[in-house]
Amino acid sequence: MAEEPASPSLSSQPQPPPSSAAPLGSSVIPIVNKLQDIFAQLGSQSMIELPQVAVVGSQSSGKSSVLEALVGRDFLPRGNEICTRRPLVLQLLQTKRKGDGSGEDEWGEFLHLPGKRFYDFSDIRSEIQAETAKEAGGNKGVSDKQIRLKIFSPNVLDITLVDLPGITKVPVGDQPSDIEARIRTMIMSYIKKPSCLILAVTAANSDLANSDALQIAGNADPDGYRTIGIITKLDIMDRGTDARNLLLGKVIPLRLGYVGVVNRCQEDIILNRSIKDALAAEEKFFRSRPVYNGVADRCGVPQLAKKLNQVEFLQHYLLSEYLEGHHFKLDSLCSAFIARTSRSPPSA
Ligand SMILES: Nc1nc2c(ncn2[C@@H]2O[C@H](COP(=O)(O)OP(=O)(O)OP(=O)(O)O)[C@@H](O)[C@H]2O)c(=O)[nH]1
Ligand SMILES: [Mg+2]
Repeated sequence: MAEEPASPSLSSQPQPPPSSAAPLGSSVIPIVNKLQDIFAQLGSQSMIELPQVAVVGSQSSGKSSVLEALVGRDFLPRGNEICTRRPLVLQLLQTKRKGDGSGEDEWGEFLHLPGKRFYDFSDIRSEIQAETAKEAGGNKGVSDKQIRLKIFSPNVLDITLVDLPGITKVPVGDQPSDIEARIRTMIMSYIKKPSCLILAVTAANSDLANSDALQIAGNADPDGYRTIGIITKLDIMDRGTDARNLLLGKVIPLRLGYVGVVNRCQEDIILNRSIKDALAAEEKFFRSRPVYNGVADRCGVPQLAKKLNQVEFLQHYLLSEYLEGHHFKLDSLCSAFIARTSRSPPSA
């Protein structure tokens, strides 16, 4: 696992994240509001499980980088060798803003360390690395035992993100000979749930037809109602090529479409480049390339955050077998949903 130095921008006196640093929280809130409104209209007392968002794909395709950019904070192990070696179930929980300037309204808590609050997000990363090593060893081993982390913040909403190990083919270090099958089984156990939105991550410098992400997502969600394709590493594509056709779905169509992103490269990680700077660099990247002009709604992490707020997924989620299993009256639920969405267009 590549070691990363602690981020200087996130000291033990945490600063409020920059405004561009919480795209997920700010744009998914309407989904939750809509859900709550609908259930209130129906007089339902039942608690529903809010959607989980899981990232899948080949090793080092940029899955953890995408999740971090969505959350807007630096706290996940990232690197150019196998990095995520245990599933990380990350529950975001919205808190009230304190407004007393103490800066202590954003913190993390691990299930395995009850009561201990991590205000410094680089300590969260160190704890994930230590806890990974405890269960999966120090030599590239992988374990399916979850690490559970809650992040409390006024800038997020109640949603669960799952960072998963990447699909790998050739065993290295302490990995067993059937490592690929084990990782695939682990990934499937998360993404087969109808309440799971799949972010299928493929690097732009690999062939989409070889995408492990699209292949495994297709097994779990054959109709593509809950799979969003993410194309990472647009900045390091072969010179003379671009991802326009990929993003337009002309290579492999995907019902919910694709979003292209530019995350931080390994050098940025070593140099501790902040998420805010990376988002600004990403915006500049797309602005300076005319080929992406006509597909701006498919480019960049902020667009991905918006996409998560799109109605198709919400619709699918409401109609999913999950709800059926919980004895909701789907007809009335659909009518309420349609009535509501026809009054207020989606804010995506
Ligand atoms: N240039 C560039 N590098 C990227 C991009 N996204 C990720 N990387 C780099 O790719 C490497 C892997 O990134 P991670 O986010 O750790 O990838 P991952 O898919 O979570 O990896 P595993 O958990 O090991 O499967 C890191 O060195 C990142 O800096 C991108 O859009 N552009
Ligand atoms: Mg990872």
